Amino acid sequence: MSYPYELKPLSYAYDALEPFISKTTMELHHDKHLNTYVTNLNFALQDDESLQSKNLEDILSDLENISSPNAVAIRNNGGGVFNHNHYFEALAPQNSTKPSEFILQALTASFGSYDAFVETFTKAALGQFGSGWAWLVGNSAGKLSVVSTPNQDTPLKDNLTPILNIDVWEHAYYVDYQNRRPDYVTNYFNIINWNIVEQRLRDYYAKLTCLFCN
Ligand code: MN3
Repeated sequence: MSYPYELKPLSYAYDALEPFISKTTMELHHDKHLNTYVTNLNFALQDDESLQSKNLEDILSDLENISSPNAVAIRNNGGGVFNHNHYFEALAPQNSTKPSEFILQALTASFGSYDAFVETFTKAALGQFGSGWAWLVGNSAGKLSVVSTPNQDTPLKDNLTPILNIDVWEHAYYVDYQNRRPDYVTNYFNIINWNIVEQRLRDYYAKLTCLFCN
């Protein structure tokens, strides 16, 4: 993804995640919230040709070196675009995918078991005070872990590879769950697109392997 950024369409219908996430939530979340981040990111980058030529992940991995007067807007809206695309892409209708043996082995190697991963991820999602995200990430040594980030921050700036993320801003669940974030997080595990998770894990491991290619 690079400038000018566009609103990436969902790969499923707005009502495909019901009853866990409603059509109304998806319409607002994708067409309004994400669209605003896209618009504001393009605006923040409009006079910066050097950042326009970089892809979004590279910008977010190197925030400290942004000299633009719009650095804060780039961080917040760039994170908003990246985080939401990452989140929406890895959702799917209930029972349409399941964790493969490959995924289960990867999670077991780092967390002890799939259930322990779910518990750790849930704890991070519930423990994030206010708005933010919980993430499954991989580090440069091949170890998976769970982290959370406030607002629209990403793990990219910490040299971590995002594998899976859940949006715990209230706009992600308030229409459907009001204040019941725990119910939203529990139900989220019914609508993860495990095929995308597997693809991201394989890309992550391939990148790690390549550090030693030479
Ligand atoms: Mn959101």
